[in-house]
Amino acid sequence: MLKFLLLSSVLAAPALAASASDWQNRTIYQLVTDRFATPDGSSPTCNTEDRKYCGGTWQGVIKKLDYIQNMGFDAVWISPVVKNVEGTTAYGEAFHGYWTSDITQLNSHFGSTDDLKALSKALHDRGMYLMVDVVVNHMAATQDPPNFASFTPFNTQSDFHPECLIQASDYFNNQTAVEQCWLGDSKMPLADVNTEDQNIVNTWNTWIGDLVKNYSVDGVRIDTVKHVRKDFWPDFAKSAGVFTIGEVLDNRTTYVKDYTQVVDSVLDYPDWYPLVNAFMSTTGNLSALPETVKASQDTYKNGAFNTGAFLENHDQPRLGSQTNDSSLIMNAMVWPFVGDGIPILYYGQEQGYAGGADPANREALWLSGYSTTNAMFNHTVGLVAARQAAAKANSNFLSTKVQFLSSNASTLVVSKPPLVALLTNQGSSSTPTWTVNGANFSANEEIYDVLTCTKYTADGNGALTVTGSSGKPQILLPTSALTAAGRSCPNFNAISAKQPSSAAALSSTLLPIGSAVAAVLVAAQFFF
Ligand code: ABC
Ligand code: CA
Repeated sequence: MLKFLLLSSVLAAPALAASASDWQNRTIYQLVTDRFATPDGSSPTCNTEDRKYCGGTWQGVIKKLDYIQNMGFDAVWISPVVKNVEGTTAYGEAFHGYWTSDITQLNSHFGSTDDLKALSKALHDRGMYLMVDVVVNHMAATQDPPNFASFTPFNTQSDFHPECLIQASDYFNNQTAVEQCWLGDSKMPLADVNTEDQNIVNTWNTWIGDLVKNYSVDGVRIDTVKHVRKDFWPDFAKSAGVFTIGEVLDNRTTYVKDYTQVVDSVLDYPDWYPLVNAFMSTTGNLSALPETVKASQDTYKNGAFNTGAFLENHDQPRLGSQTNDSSLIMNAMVWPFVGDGIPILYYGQEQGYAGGADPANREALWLSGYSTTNAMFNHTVGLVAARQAAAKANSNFLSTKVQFLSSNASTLVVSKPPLVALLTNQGSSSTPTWTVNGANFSANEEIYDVLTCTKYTADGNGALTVTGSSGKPQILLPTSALTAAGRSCPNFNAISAKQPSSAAALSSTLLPIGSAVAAVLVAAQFFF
């Protein structure tokens, strides 16, 4: 009996019910399920311009979890999972998963119910979290007016707001239109769900609770949050019962801040705009980033902590489509890993992918051969490791606000103790210098740039001047912090160091549930 109970609870891969604070020390790998990995390891052609399903599945993701975990990531954000419109639309097939037709079924192109459960369990067995993307705002129509009866469960016209398309100017002066008019266009209208109707609200709240429970989801990325009235979200987030992070696609902190009151967190679009502008060319403006970061720290509910910090995603042109200078890209990649937010890396960045606007930015990853030796892959490993080492060395790292110790036209010195990041947009033919003053380094302390394992020594005041090479960024960590984190230079980037043993992964996975249960479940391993 006891054995049966233990067996069933282990097989059910209990949800970790991860809260906002559980997510704070995580690093997230965002992938497009259709484009990440095939279940049989094959490499079919995948022309992004065709906008067709290319063959990636949840089983494919399971097979490639070593690849993700070897970079150090401990959470994976997958595409929306529910059934979408079938066949070819004006904008191709629904391979990205955002064109919901039926919220009660899964998208069979990605696998079965068992496959999604298996992915969740495989992640949990490694101590990793699963984040699922969800769309509440709309259902996708392949004709105008839509055939409402083809949707499940909202299948009559009155389940939707009256049709009107959101206009560009509405984003600045008509929030009601943003919430109640429709996204999309006449070729493919996104029928706007009537989230003012209490029955519909109840359906959504029950649905999200069930989704999280059935698939042991640890966090939810919510699409189009600004297109639904703000007071819809607190009950939805509560029904999810796990960390919720909302997409509010706007560059104004003054606009985005209100949404940090109704969901746990937001994707940090306001910082993303100045980040890209800073590093897309050697003449980019670096001063807007510190200003926006300060505004988010001052006005968001939890400061900038827990925001989703990203450089690329599935909606925006990759930075590599805007500059050929890999030193600029390497600098920009650092920011999400040294700021206050939760770092999110969009799959393919680690392979140097350079796709432009949607659909070009949704390349098949198998075409890269999943290289683990190229420069961008090594850079990614170093960034994840630097953040994790800093958090391990200083228990206040995650709750200490990032600061800019200096910023000028082409360099930034970023401090989040114990680390200091040195950034520049001077480009690969430059030899930048940074003066680091006021960091928490001790007199004569030994310090490493962990990205290259170059050693420096602070002066008698704990200050130092660093000269870089080829316009590359640096991340400084004192030897004392490396030691405290159980890491060292050289070999800071050695990926083998990051593969946890399965027992360690299991026990750390279970800790949030409560130590008694954890102890029992760890003991349960001996039955297998
Ligand atoms: C398809 C084609 C595209 C084609 C488009 C018309 O139709 O693929 O090539 O151009 C999904 C698919 C897309 C698909 C769309 C529409 O559906 O992934 O491939 O595009 O069918 C989320 C998701 C996104 C998803 C959807 C829909 C929503 O992340 O992947 O798209 O479920 C708005 C929404 C935002 C949404 C985004 C795509 O559209 O708010 O939630 N993303 C302004 C508005 C924004 C608006 C943006 C769109 O334009 O304010 O609200 O986003 O272009 C800054 C301002 C911003 C401003 C920008 C342009 O400038 O601060 O506010 O954004 O300065
Ligand atoms: Ca709406």
